[in-house]
Amino acid sequence: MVNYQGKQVVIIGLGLTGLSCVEFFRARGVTPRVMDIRYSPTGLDKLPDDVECWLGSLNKQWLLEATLIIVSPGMALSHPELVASAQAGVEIIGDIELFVREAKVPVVAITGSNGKSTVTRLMGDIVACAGCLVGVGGNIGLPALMLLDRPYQLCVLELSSFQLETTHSLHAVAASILNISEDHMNRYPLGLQQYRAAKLEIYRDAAICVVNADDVLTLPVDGYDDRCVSFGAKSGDYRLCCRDGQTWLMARDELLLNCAEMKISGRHNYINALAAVALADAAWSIPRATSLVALRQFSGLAHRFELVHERKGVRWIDDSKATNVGNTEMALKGLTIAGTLHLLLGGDGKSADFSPLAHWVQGSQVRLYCFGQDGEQLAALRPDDATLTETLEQAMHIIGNRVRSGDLVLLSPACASLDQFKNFEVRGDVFTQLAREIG
Ligand code: UMA
Ligand code: ADP
Repeated sequence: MVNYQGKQVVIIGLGLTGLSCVEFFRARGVTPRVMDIRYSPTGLDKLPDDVECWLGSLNKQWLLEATLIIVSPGMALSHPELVASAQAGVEIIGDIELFVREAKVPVVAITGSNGKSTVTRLMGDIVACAGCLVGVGGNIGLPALMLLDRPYQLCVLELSSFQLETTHSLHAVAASILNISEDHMNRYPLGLQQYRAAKLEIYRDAAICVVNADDVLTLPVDGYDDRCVSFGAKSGDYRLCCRDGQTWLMARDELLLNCAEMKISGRHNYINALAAVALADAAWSIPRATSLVALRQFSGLAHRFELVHERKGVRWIDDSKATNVGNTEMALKGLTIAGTLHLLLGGDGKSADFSPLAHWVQGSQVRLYCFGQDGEQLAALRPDDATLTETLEQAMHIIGNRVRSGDLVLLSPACASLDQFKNFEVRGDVFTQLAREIG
């Protein structure tokens, strides 16, 4: 256990992460100071009274006095005050670094632009099915520090590029970058390679690296090495194959499972399943039959292309977790509909290039509804037929007057929700509630 006694600790950013860090230090006899550039950050009501808190800006004096700064993933390290602290030699880390320094059990770490939560949850289910006490947390929503000091035998962490920027001691028993495509470009002004560089930290001292055979960006920085195991659509140690017109999961030469037996669907989800099996095999010796039980049972996560309402022949699908262009493309790729697709796009695009979506939103079968911070930019994808509103709710009421049997209403916004909602879950819940009222 690392001794933090005598350290002057400053936590930047409250929210779930900041609160978990406050608890972590208090349990170790250290009272940290907290600051947040927001005036009313989430979690403020839960902050213990004896913890000093500075809101609305970063407190330069406190930063000068600090010997250890813990930064929330939502806060960019490029903030001038943080750059100055780093130059002054103050140690700056995040909650995941605190976690891995303390963790006494093997850690499985998963990142990627898409599919992180699905693979993390699936991996957790497979291991749990084998009777292992497994903790699942990180970017998936439960701060990693909340998994410490629990009777787990293994922890599975979903990690974002933001969290990996401030993690330097990860030594996962198995680590994976599932895929890399453009996301969070507002945090990575130097582009995709800068974003990739943050993610590559996941392979530091990993025993096994589970890489995507179809995406060279997921390989360790020096390329494929003897730690690597691969998965992919057509090639890789774990891959898909076709038998009698049916898609199967395959591990090396062994046929694992007919994909039709799984509750989740879509080629991307079959590939997610391969990644989860590869990780489970690497991390824990799980009997094959047990992994297959978990794969068959898994029914997917909420807000990921979830059918939330169906009435009078109209289907309403919540894909609120589609927070980047790649996710929305994935949702649109396999769609076949009898009537019209009413597609809701909008929110904070994080400086993304929306143009890859243009191809999918043309034609008389598609009507576009754009809202939020980047609504105007999204509406330009379809200048002849886009409805621009300020809010999701306004767009939903317009859709309510237009839908007919055979139509599909899809919230797959290609943007983060934080400009108008607390998080993507709340955005999805608002959509679902309105769908039930209107539809
Ligand atoms: N912020 C400030 N000032 C600060 C700190 C944060 O303005 O001092 C802003 C940032 O713009 C940030 C936003 O507040 O985007 C959200 O911060 P928060 O306090 O809500 O964060 P937490 O509650 O600690 O949630 C974080 C992760 N959020 C982010 O990385 C933005 C959660 O991932 C994660 O589940 C949680 O820790 C537990 O580990 C969410 C997320 O959107 C799901 N992640 C991004 C993604 O998946 O694309 C990376
Ligand atoms: P993440 O945690 O990385 O955001 P999720 O598992 O929550 O990913 O899935 C979010 C959305 O990303 C899904 O609704 C789906 O549209 C898309 N998606 C999931 N897996 C993949 C994948 N392997 N490749 C591309 N897109 C994917």
